[in-house]
Amino acid sequence: LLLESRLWQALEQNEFELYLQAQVELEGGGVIGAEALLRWHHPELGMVGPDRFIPIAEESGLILPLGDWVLRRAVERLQLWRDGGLGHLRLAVNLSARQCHGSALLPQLDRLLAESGINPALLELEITESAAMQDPEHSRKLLRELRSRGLKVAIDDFGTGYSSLSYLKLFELDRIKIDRGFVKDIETDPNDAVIVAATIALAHSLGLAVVAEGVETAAQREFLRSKGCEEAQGYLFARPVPVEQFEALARAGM
Ligand code: G
Ligand code: G
Ligand code: MN
Ligand code: NA
Repeated sequence: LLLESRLWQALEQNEFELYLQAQVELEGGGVIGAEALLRWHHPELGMVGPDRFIPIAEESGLILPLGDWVLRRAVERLQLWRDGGLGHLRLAVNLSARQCHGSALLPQLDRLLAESGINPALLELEITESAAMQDPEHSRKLLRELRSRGLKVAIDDFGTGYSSLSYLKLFELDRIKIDRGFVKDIETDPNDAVIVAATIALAHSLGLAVVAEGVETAAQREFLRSKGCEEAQGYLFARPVPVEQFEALARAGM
């Protein structure tokens, strides 16, 4: 409750920051983009991670203005990249369940796209299975609307929901993000290795691209690459870092 009362103030006082975690191409090793991950610089508690405040923000409704803020910052960053020699980079943003099921998201995105003139294909929206499945019919329409604008849509934490396969049948998507829970034990758990390999193959047969999350070792990277996974994200390549640090990394080609 201490956090909740402070959260609204935090937005007004500009205490949130977007960290960026690199996404890399597994064949060439180059940076192809980043996922935006929220951080809160709490004046007394220091850095507070999203696991602690997103659920509270979701419950209290703050997630709507906060999600708004995230999208604005992300589009602004894509504009800066376009004008600053990093125009090839893609930026992925997490959407919360409330954002997906409210009515403000599409008008807001339309406004941001019109004002900024960015290439919509460089903005990717990540939706978790559980958020989408709260109202599958509404989500199906939303994803269609997003993609009709040229925006990209990725399923986050793929495989952790109760209905991953119906999800693939129901929704029009661009990419799936294999949850790090499956990647973690690829080397030691034969079941996880089989599940990940099959997921990559399944995604490709459906015309979807694949990002593996939580890649921490070279052996995991090699396994994923050998199974045809195009892209990955994880501590092996880069942690989530402040924007300037990510940009330095992207300019250096990593
Ligand atoms: O950054 P990681 O370090 O701790 O993020 C934890 C979780 O918080 C992830 O599941 C991520 O999807 C979620 N998260 C991070 N940033 C955002 C955001 O801007 N909006 C929403 N809805 N979730 C976010
Ligand atoms: O949206 P999502 O749940 O996928 O957010 C990514 C989360 O995973 C963030 O909390 C981020 O800090 C975390 N993360 C990113 N890379 C790694 C990794 O290699 N290992 C672990 N353990 N966590 C990671
Ligand atoms: Mn995510
Ligand atoms: Na995830």
